[in-house]
Amino acid sequence: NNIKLICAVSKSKFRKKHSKFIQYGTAGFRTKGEDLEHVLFRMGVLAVLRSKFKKATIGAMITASHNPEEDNGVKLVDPMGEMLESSWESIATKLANIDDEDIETELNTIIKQENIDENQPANVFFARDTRPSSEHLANALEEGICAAGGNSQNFGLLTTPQLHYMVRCINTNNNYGQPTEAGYFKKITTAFRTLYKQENKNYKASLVIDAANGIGAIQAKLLNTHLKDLIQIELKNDGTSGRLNHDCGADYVKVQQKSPQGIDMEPGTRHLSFDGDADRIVYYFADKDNTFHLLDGDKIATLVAGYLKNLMSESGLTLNLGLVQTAYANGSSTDYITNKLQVPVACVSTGVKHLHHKALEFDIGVYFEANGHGTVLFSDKANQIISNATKDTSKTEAQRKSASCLLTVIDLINQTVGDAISDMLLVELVLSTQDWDAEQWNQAYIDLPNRQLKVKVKDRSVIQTTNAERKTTAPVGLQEAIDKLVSGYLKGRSFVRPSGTEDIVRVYAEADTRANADKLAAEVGAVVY
Ligand code: 16G
Ligand code: ZN
Repeated sequence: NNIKLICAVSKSKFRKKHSKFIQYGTAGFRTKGEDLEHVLFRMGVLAVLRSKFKKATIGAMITASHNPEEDNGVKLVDPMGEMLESSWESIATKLANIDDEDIETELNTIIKQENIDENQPANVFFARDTRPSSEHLANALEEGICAAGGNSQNFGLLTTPQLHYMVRCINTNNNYGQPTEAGYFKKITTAFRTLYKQENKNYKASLVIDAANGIGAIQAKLLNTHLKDLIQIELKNDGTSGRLNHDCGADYVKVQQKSPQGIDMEPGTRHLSFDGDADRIVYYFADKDNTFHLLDGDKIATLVAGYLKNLMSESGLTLNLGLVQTAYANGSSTDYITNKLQVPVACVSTGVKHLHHKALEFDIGVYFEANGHGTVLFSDKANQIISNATKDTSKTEAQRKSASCLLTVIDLINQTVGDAISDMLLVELVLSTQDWDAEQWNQAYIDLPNRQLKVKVKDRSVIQTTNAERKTTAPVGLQEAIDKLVSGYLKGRSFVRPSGTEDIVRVYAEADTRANADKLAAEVGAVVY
């Protein structure tokens, strides 16, 4: 019986060595790498159960994204490459935290409650980022899978979105692509090569990538071998000397609103930063006066939505295109999307799963968090309509050509989750098509100055929010106090929410000037505290 074996291995090699409570949060488990050994073993076991339950291959990614190098984490990936279904998050949390002696009972409970057929074969795909603790944790995961009687494939070092892609490939009989690193690059670079416009006036085919000293560096080098004749890529923070995410990476650049360490910005050149597992991307550039400009997730979303809207109209297609944002989206971006692009926009709570879920409601759903995590989802209906349009003889040649272009764009996009590499190619494709430089892209709208702060409080759970985290419902009087402060500022907007990944409360404020945004954030921070 597997459960006896699981318990024996757990007792001999993967005992729980501390009593810290670890929760499966917005992006899986995330804490100090040294506290995760037993969690990884148990998640290996749970991935096998999930695989038997779904009768499909399940993924497990070992990473702590943009967190410091000593942190680590794991998240499970469901069959279509999406995040683990939320009802299993609490199962994962419980299994990770119980005492060693209770594992047998707990596993039996899960099997019974979820009606899992133990004779069903199981398969788990796993990969890891470049953290020092990742390899050891991958071994613990593998032992869990093995003890539970599952098969597995270790992909070694991959970005998070690559692992999501692999899972989707295997579960769709390779219709989505080949589940290999080479298959991934082949799919996206073939699409890119087909569509990319060379010979431009304003658009220059060169980029500087800050790889956050992480897995993105390894994968960007591989990408470069496919595209070096088209784009010149200069790689910085490539992991050869600096620490992962230390003063660099997408999160640092977005929050600090300045260029990362190790990059001397050449005016006009497009720069971009990945995060530690390369599922986020932000662009930035210096203008001729050396002023720093950030092109964040909102700017990417509007660029992409505008491009897709154009292609749809050029193909004579009327599909329902929508954009999904969070409360962090800059007010100017929401105005621009609604009034200029005239694309419907929805606002949801922070966290990829919420955005992804909402985007599924559209024929073509573009979703992006301001922090640079996002992608585009094409419904089956959209796929079918676009594919039919490429062959529709009642359409003009030009319309069919635009439809083919749209069909190829689908292959360029990793629809399972935000993907820095695929998003980068998408941005480069749009810019080359429009023949825009960074300045022209940036001109679509001007960001309202904004500021984010962290506030340490005794118990962040007392803060409760509603309306996609834009208002608080508790503690009593907090929202009124924020409203009062905001009303004193031109274009003022501010909200607070408890972080889902750190023991802090986050404050966001925007206003007409830099000084006012900073002041409003500080004032709101003071009423939270
Ligand atoms: C996680 C989320 C990210 C979100 C962030 C918010 C995923 C894969 N990642 O990194 O989408 O923006 O948490 O963190 O869902 P916070 O709750 O600490 O502000
Ligand atoms: Zn990440």
